[in-house]
Amino acid sequence: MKITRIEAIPFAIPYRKPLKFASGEVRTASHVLVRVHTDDGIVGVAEAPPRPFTYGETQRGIIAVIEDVFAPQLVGLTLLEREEAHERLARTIGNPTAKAAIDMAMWDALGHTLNLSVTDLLGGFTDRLKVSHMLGFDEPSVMVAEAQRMRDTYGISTFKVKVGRKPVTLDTAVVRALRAHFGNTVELYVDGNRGWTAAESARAMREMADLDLLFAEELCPADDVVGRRWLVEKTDVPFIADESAPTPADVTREILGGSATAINIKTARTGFTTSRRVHHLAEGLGIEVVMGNQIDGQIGSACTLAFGSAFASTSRYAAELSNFLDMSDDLLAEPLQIRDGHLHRLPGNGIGIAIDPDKLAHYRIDEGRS
Ligand code: MUC
Ligand code: MG
Repeated sequence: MKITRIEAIPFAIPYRKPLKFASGEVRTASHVLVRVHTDDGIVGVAEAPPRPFTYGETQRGIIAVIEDVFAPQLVGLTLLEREEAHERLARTIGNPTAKAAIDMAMWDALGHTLNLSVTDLLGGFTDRLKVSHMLGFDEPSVMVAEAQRMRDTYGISTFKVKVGRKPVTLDTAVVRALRAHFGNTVELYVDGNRGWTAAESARAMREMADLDLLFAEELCPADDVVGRRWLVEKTDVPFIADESAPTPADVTREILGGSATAINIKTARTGFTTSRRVHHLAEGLGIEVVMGNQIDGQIGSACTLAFGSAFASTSRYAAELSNFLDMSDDLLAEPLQIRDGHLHRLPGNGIGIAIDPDKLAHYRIDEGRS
C-alpha cells in the first residue's frame, strides 16, 4: 500500500458548447489526470480542473506543484496514512484542485486495494443522486431550449441558472422564461459567481420573488462584508456560499458571520478527505449542502457522485453532475450515463472508473502523447 509515484498528465478536450458565467468561460477542458501508484501495482486516478478565474490554478501550475512539491511529500507514505498525507498537503494554503485530485486518487487506490467502493468506505448512504444541470449565459429562448433538451434526453428537472449579468433584467428574464415554460415541473436556482453588487442582487431577488427559487448562490462577493450580510439577511431562500467558502475554516467564518446560510461541497477542490470535514461541519452547523460542480469532466463527476452518495445530507438535493454533457468527449472507458434525471452509483471498487488508454493517448498534451 506504499505510494511509489504520483503522475500529473495534462490533457485537453474541447467543449461542444462552451459554458459562460459571470466570472469566466470554458471552451476546452484543459485538466490534469492524476495517477497515484503503489508498490502493489495499484493505480488510483482522479482529475484536477484548473479554474484560473476562481482559484488562480493553471494546468501548468498544477503539474508543477504536484511534481515539485506534493509528490515528494507523499511518496513513501501508505494509503492508510491519509491524515498524515492531509497534514502535509495542508501546509500549502492554495492549490486546491491539485491537492484534491491527489487525495481522491489515493482513496481510489485504497478502494482498489481493499476491494471496496469509495462510497462504501465513506458512508454508503444511497445508490443514486438526482442530477442538476447548469445553464450558462445565453438568450432566454436558447436557455429554455437547452433545458428542454436536457429534460427530454436525460430526464433532468433541476436547473442551476447562471446569473450575474448587467442589467439584472437580462438574467431575471431568463428565470421567468424558464418558469413560464416549465411551470412547477422543474426546480430552479441561481448562481451569480459574484457578478452583481449586493444592491443589484437584492433587486434581482425582488424581481424573482414569485418564481419559487430553491437557492441563491454567490450572487455578490462575500468580501463586500456588510453588503453581503445585508443581502443574506433579506433573502428568503438558502443563500449558498460556493467560491467564498472552499475550506472548513471559510465555511465557519461565512456561516457564523451571516454571509451565507448554505454551502456547496465540490470534491474538485476539497477531495474526499476535506469534503468529509466540510460535510460534518455543515451537519454541526445545521445548514443545507449541495454537491457542486467545478466544471468537471466525467472523472470529476464520478468523484462527486462517489462522495455525494455516501451521506444523507449530500444526497438530499440534486447534485451538479451533468457538466460533462457539454464536452465533445472524455477519458472514461465506460461513459457516465444519466437516466431519468439520475446518476446511479458506479459498480466497481474505488471511485468506480477506468481510463480508456486510447482516449488518454489521444487527448494528453505532454510527451506521452501517441
Ligand atoms: C459554479 O458553481 O460556480 C463556475 C466557476 C467555478 O469554479 O465553478 C463553476 C460553477
Ligand atoms: Mg457557484
